[in-house]
Amino acid sequence: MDGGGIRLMGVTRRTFLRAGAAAGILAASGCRARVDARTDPGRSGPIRIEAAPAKAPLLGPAEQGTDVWAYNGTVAGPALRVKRGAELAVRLENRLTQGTSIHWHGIRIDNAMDGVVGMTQDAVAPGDGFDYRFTCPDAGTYWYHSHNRSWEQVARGLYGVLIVEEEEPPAVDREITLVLDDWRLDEAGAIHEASFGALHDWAHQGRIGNWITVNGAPPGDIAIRAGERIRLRVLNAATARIFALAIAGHEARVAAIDGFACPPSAPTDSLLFAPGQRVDYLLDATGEPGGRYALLDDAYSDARPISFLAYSDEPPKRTQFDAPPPLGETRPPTMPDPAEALRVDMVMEGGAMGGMGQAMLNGEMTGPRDLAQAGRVWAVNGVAGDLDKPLFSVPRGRGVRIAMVNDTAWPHVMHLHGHHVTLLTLDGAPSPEAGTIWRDGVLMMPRQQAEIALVADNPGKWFFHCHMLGHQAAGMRTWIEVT
Ligand SMILES: [Cu+2]
Repeated sequence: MDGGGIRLMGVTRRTFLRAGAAAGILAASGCRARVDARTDPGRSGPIRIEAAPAKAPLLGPAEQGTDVWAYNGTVAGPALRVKRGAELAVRLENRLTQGTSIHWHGIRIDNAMDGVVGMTQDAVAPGDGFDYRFTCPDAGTYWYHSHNRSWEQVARGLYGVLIVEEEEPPAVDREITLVLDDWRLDEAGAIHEASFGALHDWAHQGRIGNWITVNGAPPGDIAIRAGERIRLRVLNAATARIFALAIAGHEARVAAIDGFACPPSAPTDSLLFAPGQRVDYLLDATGEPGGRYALLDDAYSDARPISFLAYSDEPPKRTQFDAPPPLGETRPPTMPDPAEALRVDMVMEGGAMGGMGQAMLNGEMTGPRDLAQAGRVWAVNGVAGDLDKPLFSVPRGRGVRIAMVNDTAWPHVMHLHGHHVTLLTLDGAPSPEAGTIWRDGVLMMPRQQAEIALVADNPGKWFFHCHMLGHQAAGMRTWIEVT
């Protein structure tokens, strides 16, 4: 099991497989990964981000491009970089045929800028624009993505990385960002459109695809040199697929989870990445010059490479490595006082093999047949996606403990906007993460129970939902209010 200091909700690949997750298909071919596309946000005027149809080389540079929806024409969109504490100004232009918005995932943001259509803003209509302007208070690896019909818009490619740099970043020789995604393509290599919104997917694991990309291209080589110290930022941008990653022949230390620095630790088993989750690794290139080492995913099957660390033939830059540097000066969230904290129960139910009876839909108790008819097959505390009432409402600064029960047959990753949470207990046992690891996504295996804590210190209405985006659309969602 996971003998290292990092425990992803007590979940390892083996418990994940036992959970009975459906097998996915992975097709890989040897093309170069496009590594760390970025643009300089500049210092004057907003960054312009246009959401529009585009063609992306998902199948590789030699193939014809796949029709996607993209930010500024690439998947992932431009990698945005700001210094911690700096203001980010983005002008979104909508050139799609649907309304859209941008959510700044993981940022402890001003609520009005959170990008949640129907909660913090209206959808930006086709042809219209919207100005986002906010400060980024915490250094770390974040991302941005559509938050309208996200089960379709994110799956079509509307996302990008947002990096908030430390004032003094740790000394590394190279920084690499890997954005993992999972696409459902038809035989012609086009996005399979007929299955968007399929209730069968939504009631099971979600829209699992059949084509993996890393930085918008088929898995390929990542060029490095022996003896380098590398900061590796990894994001799972898929709408349903979980990845379980290990790097062959290397001891990669996890240095941050969901943006927030944590005590560096080398996991001894594959590390699970649920949709939306990020990990920063510090990776010392201890392999041989000319060597090729796989980044392996074994979430649903035996380990398969999804990229390769491809060493140059140059001699090692160094042969001795100092202790890894801390990831800088992040201010962790405050741990709530357990005696004072509000206690909230949160029961997640529904889905295939869930046996959910009735749930509230549009304010009325509704039976399973009508729920399915309405496309609402999941519920939180007996409410199938209605958002008229929050899960709880608290004054700013109040500590909250949420006892979560995944009473379903499927994994879920619950994402809270505007805050980070820490895990207190897992299936009743105290968690080693309590107070030291802070997340914005909490992965829960079937029938698992977890207690999380936060200080609700960011005023506003904050969406709290499964980041398996079909689950969210089908009812696995609620919100919290901080007054
Ligand atoms: Cu879910």
